[in-house]
Amino acid sequence: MDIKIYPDPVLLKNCVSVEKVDDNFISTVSIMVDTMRAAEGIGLAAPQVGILQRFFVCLDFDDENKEKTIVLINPEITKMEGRIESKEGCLSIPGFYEYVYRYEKIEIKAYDLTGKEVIYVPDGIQSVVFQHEFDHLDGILFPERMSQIKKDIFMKKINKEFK
Ligand code: QAP
Ligand code: CO
Repeated sequence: MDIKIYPDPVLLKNCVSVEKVDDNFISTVSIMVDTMRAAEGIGLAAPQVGILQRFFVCLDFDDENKEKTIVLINPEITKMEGRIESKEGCLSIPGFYEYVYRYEKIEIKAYDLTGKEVIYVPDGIQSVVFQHEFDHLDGILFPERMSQIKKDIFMKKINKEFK
């Protein structure tokens, strides 16, 4: 799979819910996981590979070997609290990193690959990766989570790099 790079318009679209988890979907997810790992990413959302559906894959930070992957389908953030600054990058904006604001803790409800409802209450890096990938499903890229001043400077830099 090809990772779409800013300013590809697919990155700014809203995604629709996943309707059914069939064999075809499961193999798509598996290729996305391989694509994320090949790019040395920690998270990858479906629109980043041109699929306008509400799911993403990311590393499981509870697994110290980083061998496990989490797949969240039709996620919803059901609780959020606190605020932290998180230094982020994005596979769709390669080479650029900046601090953004995120919730410190969230509760996120979703479905897994077996169709079972799952609820995570992550903190730290797992919480910010979930929030970053969740934003992609609404066409939101991480500069949207910067202060306006920082965002203006950052957008000038990336618009110069990716035109
Ligand atoms: C989102 O991003 C994230 O620029 C996942 O040259 C990142 O996996 C959430 C990457 C940080 C929270 C904190 C970026 C790889 C990977 C690059 C990624 C690059 C190579 C980004
Ligand atoms: Co991203």
